[in-house]
This record gives sequence, structure tokens and C-alpha cells, in this order.
Amino acid sequence: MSLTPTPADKFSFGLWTVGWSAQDQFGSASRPDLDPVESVHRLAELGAAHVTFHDDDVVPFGSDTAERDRILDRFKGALTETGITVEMVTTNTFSHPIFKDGAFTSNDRRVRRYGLRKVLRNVDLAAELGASTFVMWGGREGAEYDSAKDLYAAHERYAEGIDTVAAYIKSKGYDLRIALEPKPNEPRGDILLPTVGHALALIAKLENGDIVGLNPETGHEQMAGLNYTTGLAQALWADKLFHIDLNGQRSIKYDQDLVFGHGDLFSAFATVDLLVNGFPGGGPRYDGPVHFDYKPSRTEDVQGVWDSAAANMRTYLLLKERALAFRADPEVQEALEAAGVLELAQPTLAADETLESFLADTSVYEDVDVDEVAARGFGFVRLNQLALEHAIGAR
Ligand code: ASC
Ligand code: MN
Ligand code: MN
Ligand code: MN
Repeated sequence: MSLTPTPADKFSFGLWTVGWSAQDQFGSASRPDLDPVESVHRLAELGAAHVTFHDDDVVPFGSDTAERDRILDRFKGALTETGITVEMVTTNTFSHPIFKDGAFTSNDRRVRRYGLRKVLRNVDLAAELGASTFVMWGGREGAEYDSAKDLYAAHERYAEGIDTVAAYIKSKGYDLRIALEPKPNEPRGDILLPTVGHALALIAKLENGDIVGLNPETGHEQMAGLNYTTGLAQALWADKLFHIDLNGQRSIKYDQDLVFGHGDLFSAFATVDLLVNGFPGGGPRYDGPVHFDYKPSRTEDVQGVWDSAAANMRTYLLLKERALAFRADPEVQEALEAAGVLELAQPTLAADETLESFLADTSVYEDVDVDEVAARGFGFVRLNQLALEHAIGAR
């Protein structure tokens, strides 16, 4: 397997990732601003297939229409020259102070209406550029103080906003789907839709929920102490895994946005295993872009930016190679069998079984030797050791 990224790998980067000049809460930028056009060229040279961006990553907030058109024309030129395509577009509804209390859920109705228009304008741009996914990360949709929000109304307004965007997409006939991105906190003390599960539950109540799914980010789920791969799995099961944001996070702390695999490496192996091999017993697969939402650490210079971009793709390909070897190993197949992993795909009731015959079947309950059944060892540790040895290249 080649470890050189090619467009067939569908690697994708947010322009805000490599473009982050590393200004943080405690210090000013440690790197110069990057020209998005240069980023497109550099990412193409590294083997990426796509880029993604927030409106403001390309067109500075507040630019007039003529300036916006000029900037976008130049940007489209870089896409044509490199063959890079835009697979996803998202909207910045978190940087400008107007959004300090959120966009769709701000207590100030003027802000909600302004935010909605900013998003709709960007939906048009996403469609024009041929994107298939429109991500919505509501970073400022939340609060620091419980008394600050009518939390019932906040959910109502959030759903109203998302439904309105979805209705707009449908009315225009755009081939675009919305992907919500959960995050538990930062920049707000508590953010609405903190996890994959919360977002899925909101989508189920939407009128236009059929075109609304998820964009789970590795570190965001891990900031909530959750298992990212399990979150992807439930989103897949719900047919809602529309997009992914891969990166690295080391335990529950501030959002680190490390290179993919530079956080919980063994968890990253499980993620890649799911993405490239699917579920052991079959089921829906993720077939979309492999999108990285990381930040080159503040310690890095411009060369470090491109080294870290390349590191995301190389780590993914290395883990892909390891995950393929894991599933191809006959000893692993045997261990999966022994562990009952494949048995779980079998429905609990037989196809020709009625609830009545099930209840009448004494072999199910009355005649079961519970001690004998309980004596079974599952061998999960042996299986996990095999996974670990494949992950680190020891097998
Ligand atoms: C996004 C997205 C995030 C945030 C963050 C902004 O669109 O996916 O995680 O914005 O990267 O700094
Ligand atoms: Mn993040
Ligand atoms: Mn993200
Ligand atoms: Mn992020």
C-alpha cells in the first residue's frame, strides 16, 4: 500500500487549519497569515483532494460585494489550476462580537436574523462551488450561566434556524446536506448540542431533518470523555454520518486540535478501522471525504505547518495499512469468532419466530443453565492485544 497521498484518498483540509496563525487566549500570532490561494497550491502538492472553509477564511468579514467577487474569482482560479475541489463549506458565526451570545440562539433577535442571513448567503456560495456538505458548528450557541438562557426557547430557536436553512436548500434545489458539529464547551462554558447523541436527538425533531446529519470531530467527543468511534458508529447506524473532522486530543481538557493520531493513538486506530473496514458484520459505510480539522501547534513555523498537514495524511495511511492487516490476519479472524463479535450481527429472534413461540420456548429461559452460560470467557483481551500488535506494527 502506498503511503503517498493521492486525490483518490479523498483527503481534505479546512483552510482555517493550516491558515491558523496561532493567536490564542494568552498570546499573539506566532506565524504570518497565509494566503488561501497559496494554501490551496501547497495542499495540492501534498496530495490533498479537497479544501473546505468558513466564509471569513477566504473573504474577510465586512468585505463589500465587489471585493468579495474579486477575492472569490482569484480563489476559484487556484481551484482550477490545481484540480482541488471544495467539498464542504461552513459559516463563521463565532468570531465577530455580534455573535458573542451565539447566532441562531442569541437572546437578541436582530442577531439571530443577521446570523441566518449570513448562513443563507454562504449556502449559495457552497452550492455555486459544488460542495456537497454544509457544516454548522455552533461554537457560540450556549452560555456560561444557567440563568442567562431560556433553554427551552434556545432549543426551539436552534431547531428553527437549522430547519430554515434546510428548507432554503430544498427550495433552491441544491444538492447539499447540512452536517451539525457537536462540541461540549469552548468557546462557551456550555455549548448546545454538546455530543453526537444530543445532535441526533435534535435532528429527529426537525421538519427537514432528512437532509440534516452530523460532522463529528474526534477531539470534541473526547473533550466530553466519549469514545469517538462509538459516536461515528451510532451516526452511521442512523444514516447520519455526513462528514468527519479528524484530529487529535489528549484527554479532557481545552480543545487541542492536534494532528490526527497525536492524541489517543489506539482510538485513532479504531476510528480508521471502522472507516476503512466497516462494521465486522456489515452495515452502512462512510464514503465521504477524509477531512482534517486540526491546528498546527503554536510552536511551529511555516514549514511546520506543511509538515503537520502531511503528518495527518501519513498517519491516516499508516493506520489504514495497519487496520487492513488486522482484519486480514487469520488469527484475528479466529479471535473475532471466539469473542462472538460476528455472532452479534445475528438477530436475537429468529426470522420465523413469533413473540408467542419465543415465550413458549423453554430452552430460552426455564431450561437454561445460567452458570454454564455465565462461564464463557469472551477473550476480548486477547483480541485487543492482537489489535494493539497490529496497530504498532508488531505483527
Ligand atoms: C468549524 C469546525 C470547528 C470550528 C473550529 C474553529 O467549522 O469544524 O471545529 O469551526 O475549527 O476554530
Ligand atoms: Mn476542535
Ligand atoms: Mn471541527
Ligand atoms: Mn475545531
